[in-house]
Amino acid sequence: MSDQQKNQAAVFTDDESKRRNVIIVYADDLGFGDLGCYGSHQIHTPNLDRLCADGLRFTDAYATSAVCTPSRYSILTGRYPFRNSQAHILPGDAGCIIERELDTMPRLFQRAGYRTGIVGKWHLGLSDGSRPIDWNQEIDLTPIDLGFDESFIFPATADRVPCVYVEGRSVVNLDPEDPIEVSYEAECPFDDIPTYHKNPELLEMKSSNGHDMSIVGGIGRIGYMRGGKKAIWKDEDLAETFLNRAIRFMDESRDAGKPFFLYYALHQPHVPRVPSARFRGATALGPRGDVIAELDWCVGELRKELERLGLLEDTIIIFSSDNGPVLDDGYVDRAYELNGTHRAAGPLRGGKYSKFDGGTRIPFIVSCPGLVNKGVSHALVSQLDLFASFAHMLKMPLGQESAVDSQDMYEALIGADPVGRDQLMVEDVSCGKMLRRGNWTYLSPSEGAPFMPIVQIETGLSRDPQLYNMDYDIGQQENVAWAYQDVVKDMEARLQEIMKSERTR
Ligand code: NG6
Ligand code: CA
Repeated sequence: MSDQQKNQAAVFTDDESKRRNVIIVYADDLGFGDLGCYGSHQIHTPNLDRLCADGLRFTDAYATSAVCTPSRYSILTGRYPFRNSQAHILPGDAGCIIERELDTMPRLFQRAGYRTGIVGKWHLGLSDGSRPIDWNQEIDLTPIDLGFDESFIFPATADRVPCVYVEGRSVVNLDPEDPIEVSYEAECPFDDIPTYHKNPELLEMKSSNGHDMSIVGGIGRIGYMRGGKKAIWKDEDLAETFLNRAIRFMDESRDAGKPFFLYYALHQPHVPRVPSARFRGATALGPRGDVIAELDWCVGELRKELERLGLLEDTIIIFSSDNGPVLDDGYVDRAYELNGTHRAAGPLRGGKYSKFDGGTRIPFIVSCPGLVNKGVSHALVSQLDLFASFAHMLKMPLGQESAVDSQDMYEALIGADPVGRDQLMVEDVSCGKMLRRGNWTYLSPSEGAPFMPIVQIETGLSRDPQLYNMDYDIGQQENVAWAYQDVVKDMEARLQEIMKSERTR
């Protein structure tokens, strides 16, 4: 650390005791190259660029996994996905994979006297999983049971049923006359609902892969759903509905005179991409670009509200994404055709589903005027680390079994430590394991196809070990494993060490 940085750290940590609000804005499938502040010229993201200009842009921050559920499990629990065998992409009727007793980041904030809220995409399962979910009753295990005082979510993803909001423990706008039934059987058990192959005349967007079961709102979805007409969301309203809820949560927290922790999990730019009317055609890239413009607007509105409430200076905003980008993820929305020269993963190789860096190295912006230094940070950090870092900030001790893989990176997050972690792992059941250590990335040998033709993404899977020097090869083009066999051996041993490590801090 330079003297100047040490001084800044000293200045900024002086008023650490101030109880700042914390907002995590978590995008879905947004790539390293998708924002103006990360180099995009085709998609204008003035609000995120401004957040970035006021704060710290990380170049070497990682999600723990290249898909949704495992990454979300990690950010909220501070544990690697391998600690939970169910941490893989979940269907919409899955039981909750976070154990009721497990410590979570929102619980940490609750213990510190914060009001905690979640708005947006959940995708970690609901109910205890002991029997099928009855969507018409109160659901027994929801974010409310895991540390969130307020919860307004959709259960899984926008492309799978049930296409409804859940507030607290209940589906919003339930109608006892029109009960909701959900099935993930291969064959449709309901003969009176519109389905993809039976009713193509109802489709407003075609699928390119899968998404061919129920038709809800003119779009084919994964899974079958019957009933709940009044409860079904309108895809073009998702952004504004979630935004309004996020704003309401902030307003109520201010009125309650409490600091707040808000986990605002945006549904963009995951498929199906249906922007609201005002963003249709906002970019030349079609729906994928348009929903990123919409996402940027949501962040701008959130910020405006903080300003209106006089809370901007007292709020830490963290913006990131759960995994890397994909163009065609199963719907015909012309994402390839209209992409032009845009590089959603920036200079990185691979994308969503991939253990190359494109899968997990994601935009990561930390902003809080007066606390966080401005500029660019090359510190190595994982989304896992938010948990322990906030424990530090809140001066709250962590129990032996809390956030076992989370490291205190508070100094890195505020820009006072330019180095961050020694190493971090990226893993999930399908992408295998990757270790980043210093400038090396090591991809351990694994079975599986090196290329996923349906999404046109290189997976990084190979029976041979791969080693890349990120110092001069950010695009991971030159595998130098053969030339540095001692490094390969050491990295493999370290991976094994992490995988065998105890579930204690
Ligand atoms: C895949 C879906 C994809 C997306 C992904 C989960 C098909 C063909 N593909 O199975 O569209 O939903 O699961 O994405 O159904 S994630 O970001 O939530 O992990
Ligand atoms: Ca995702």
